[in-house]
Amino acid sequence: RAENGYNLWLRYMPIENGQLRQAYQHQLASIVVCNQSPTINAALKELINGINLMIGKVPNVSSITGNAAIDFKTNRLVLAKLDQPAIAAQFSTVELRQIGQEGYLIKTVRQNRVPQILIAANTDIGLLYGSFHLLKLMQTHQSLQALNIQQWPRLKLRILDHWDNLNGTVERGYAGYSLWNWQTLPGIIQKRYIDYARANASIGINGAVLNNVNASVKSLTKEYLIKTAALAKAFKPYGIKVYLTAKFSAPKELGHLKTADPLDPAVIKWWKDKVAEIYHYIPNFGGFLVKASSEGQPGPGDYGRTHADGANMMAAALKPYGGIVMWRTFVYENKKGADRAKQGYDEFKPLDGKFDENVLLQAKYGPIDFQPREAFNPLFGAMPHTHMMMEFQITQEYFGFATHLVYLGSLFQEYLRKDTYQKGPGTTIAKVLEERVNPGTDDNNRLTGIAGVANIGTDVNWCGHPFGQANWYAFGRFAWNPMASADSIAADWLKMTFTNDPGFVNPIKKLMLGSREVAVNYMTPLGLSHLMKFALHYGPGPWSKSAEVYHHADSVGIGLDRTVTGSDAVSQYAPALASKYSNLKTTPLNLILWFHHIGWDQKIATGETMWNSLVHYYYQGVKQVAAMQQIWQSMKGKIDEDRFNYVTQLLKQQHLEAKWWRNGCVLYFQQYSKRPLPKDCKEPG
Ligand code: GCW
Repeated sequence: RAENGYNLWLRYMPIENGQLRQAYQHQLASIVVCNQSPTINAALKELINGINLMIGKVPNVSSITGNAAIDFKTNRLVLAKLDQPAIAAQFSTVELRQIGQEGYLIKTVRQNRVPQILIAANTDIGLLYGSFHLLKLMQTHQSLQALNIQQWPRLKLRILDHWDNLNGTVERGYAGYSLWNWQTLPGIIQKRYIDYARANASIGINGAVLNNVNASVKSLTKEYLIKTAALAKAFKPYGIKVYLTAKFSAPKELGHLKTADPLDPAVIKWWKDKVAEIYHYIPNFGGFLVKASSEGQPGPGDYGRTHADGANMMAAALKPYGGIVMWRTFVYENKKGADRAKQGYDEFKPLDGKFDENVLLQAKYGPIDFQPREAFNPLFGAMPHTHMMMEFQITQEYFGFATHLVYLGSLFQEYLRKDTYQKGPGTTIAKVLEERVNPGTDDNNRLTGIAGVANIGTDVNWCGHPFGQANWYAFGRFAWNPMASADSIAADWLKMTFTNDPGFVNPIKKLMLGSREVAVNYMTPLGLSHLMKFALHYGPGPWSKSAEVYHHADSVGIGLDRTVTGSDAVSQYAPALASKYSNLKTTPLNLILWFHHIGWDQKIATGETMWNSLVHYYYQGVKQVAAMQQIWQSMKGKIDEDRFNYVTQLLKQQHLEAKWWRNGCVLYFQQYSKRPLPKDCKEPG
């Protein structure tokens, strides 16, 4: 059948295995829910639709209100909250404590020897998440016979950042236009908004920043607040809160004040009133995301104030309503000779402990900018008195847009598991993110989070590249559990999105897991960064003036000296790492050019000279894309023709562009190295 990718990983394909189908039919013949609410109704709708599509049978549904007892004898699947003693009695106290406000328990229980599946939670949203989990088990063909599942999110804020402009374009978006149709809002709630919310809820995403961090003040006007309110209302049953970016100069631009100085009483009052207005229209508003004093955006720096002054002023306005501020640490100046990698840390580290309790600092995974590989951002672990959240980029700004197949699950995993050593070995970034800054606070008040810059647009398949969907999916799963595995997430996604056939899932999972390193190889191997074409960031551009500051290639060698003889960025890391990175021999091979300037003829850990190694990585990357093409070709017939053919074309294009990258970079660097290509690297362009 034709498949255009619209249904993402929620395809609910018919289960062809007769035995499994029969077992499911029996196990899910009826559903009972206790009490109703928009969220419970969404769960029920999803279950009924999913079960029907997968096993061809609509379950009988009944609901119980108040304290009426559940008829365990006749019902197979029970969705109930744990405030019912009979339900809570099925679980241990540890289980009940763990799951908090968004978690859930799924358990097979026996009443009169008849097995029932119980989905239980403290909240309605927990029940919705649990329902999606049950559906996932079916989508991945797992037995429902003896379930005993405890799930809860390790991070509280799991947010998509949309860089959507109000005119419908998306900054760094490669999948069409913005999903939000401002012109027809608030009157028209497109089905697509609901499907967006379903997809997010299915992976536990619980927030969306609707507009670009390069913000327009218009989004804070009454006209737009009313439109935003309609979206917020539509998303609410799915547990998704809406946030907006706040342009720091809004008091001047909208309020006609003379200043936006965060310490000016009129400015303070303006934000207070604005926030009151926002909550009047959007009672469950989440808060602000702010890009300030960065890349030309206005900010507290314009008035000689600190980031803490700016963030705390907004936070004070939001606090009475439970709102938060996510303040970005992405700041740098293109000062001659300055190492951009150091600037975020230099500016924010001294402010540790100065931010109010409803402020989080949102830091990119690396100190520069969403590169295929960077050292990790040294701010993680270095701000023990500040709520820190991670910012990943799901949209592939530096990864070949929506043309290249790059599974980012591997990247998310790499950074989340990085050891910062800040509290000794084992202080992973995942731990830093999960840790409560105030250990005494209860689950409701802990402020932890992660954000991903969305890769979603109006393309029929949402993400442009069919495999781009995997990055949205993986982001949600890692947000739920930062120690999740990229491998099993890829497997789940493939099964739900394409087929459970192991002849497809195993080889393509392997292809996905290797794909990020392949892109690193043909774009920026060995710790190089920012060689993309200036401003556009598509294709190679190591020759641009802006790239030179990142690769430092000269007649002697290549790479940036970030040790004490250079910019000394190494000293921003914990001592154990600083000394590791200071020594070429102990620097991870994949970061050597990030930390060192290395002579062309110097032997590196590959066993070859710097120059030959560099060239070999570029050639290797191209070969690997050819291998990906071959593997994909051998999948013909295993999945629908539409997506098979589309990915075939995309991989062909990726192969061409990998060569473009290889040839551009190798030829460019050869001007400096003045060395011949290794003998096995003579393949013509
Ligand atoms: O990655 C860079 C992008 C800009 C972006 C900026 C940021 C929204 O090239 O387009 O602006 O980062 O993260 O603020």
